[in-house]
Amino acid sequence: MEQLLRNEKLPHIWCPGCGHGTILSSVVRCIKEVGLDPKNTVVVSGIGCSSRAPGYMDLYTLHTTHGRAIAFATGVKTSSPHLNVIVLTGDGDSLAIGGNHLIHAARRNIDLTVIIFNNSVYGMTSGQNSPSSPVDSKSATTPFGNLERNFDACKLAMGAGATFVARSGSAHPFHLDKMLAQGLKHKGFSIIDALSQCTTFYGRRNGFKTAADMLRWQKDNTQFNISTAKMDENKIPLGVFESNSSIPEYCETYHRFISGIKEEE
Ligand SMILES: Cc1ncc(C[n+]2csc(CCOP(=O)(O)OP(=O)(O)O)c2C)c(N)n1
Ligand code: SF4
Repeated sequence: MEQLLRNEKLPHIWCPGCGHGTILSSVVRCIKEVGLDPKNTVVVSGIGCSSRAPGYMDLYTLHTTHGRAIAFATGVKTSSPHLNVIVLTGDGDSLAIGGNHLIHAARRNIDLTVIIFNNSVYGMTSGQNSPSSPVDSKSATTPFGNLERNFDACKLAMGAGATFVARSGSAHPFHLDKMLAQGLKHKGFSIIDALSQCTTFYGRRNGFKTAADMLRWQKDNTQFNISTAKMDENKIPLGVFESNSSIPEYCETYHRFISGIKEEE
């Protein structure tokens, strides 16, 4: 695992108890397990605490602008389709300012793996409300509670046409490994909603005294075995929601199309 980390960049900037480090470890483990060639792997992020993750990875990495990670990743993948392109992003980065890029990448079924470090808040900028902040939760911009309904990132991605959609979280690292590994292997647009915890700006405002309390909450409020067990509608489902290999991948279609035009000329 150390071989894929830029050890000279450590220690990382994340607060004690932040969930983002757990997700980064899982990403690194899975890149190794799935056997992606580091020379052909590019990791792209936007801006945010989560988007700092590629900076610790000893791969080709791009730290871009807030909300535009998927747009940059689309450019990388369409120009060099042989590369494995992974996007590490936050819920603000991917569901708010970058929501437009997310739905259209899903619609195209371009072969990117998007991993949302979903801590339900804008961590880096001191805890503003995000599209995944739960109703009634408190944040810097909703000090009396959030009135808006939150996005379910998985349902959003499925509605937009994503061909691999899964959810796991920092409280379930072994399960997270399984979801990420499947997403990395999938040919087409894959997205994994990885629940994380912002201890500093979400936890403190919402009555969690420690990171352990936040992890316990995640364990108590999520449910596995969504296809076989009766779902408790008060719990957040974890697992694979969509896995479809029958839809053509965008770059393949695009390059076939271009070759066809060249042959006609
Ligand atoms: C165009 C632009 N708008 C706003 C910002 C300020 N900004 C930086 S990070 C961020 C939110 C990050 O939240 P999220 O993506 O959820 O990641 P987290 O920090 O919680 O991991 C914002 C609004 C910016 N850098 N650029
Ligand atoms: S502010 Fe929140 S998201 Fe950012 S490093 Fe600290 S705990 Fe993590």
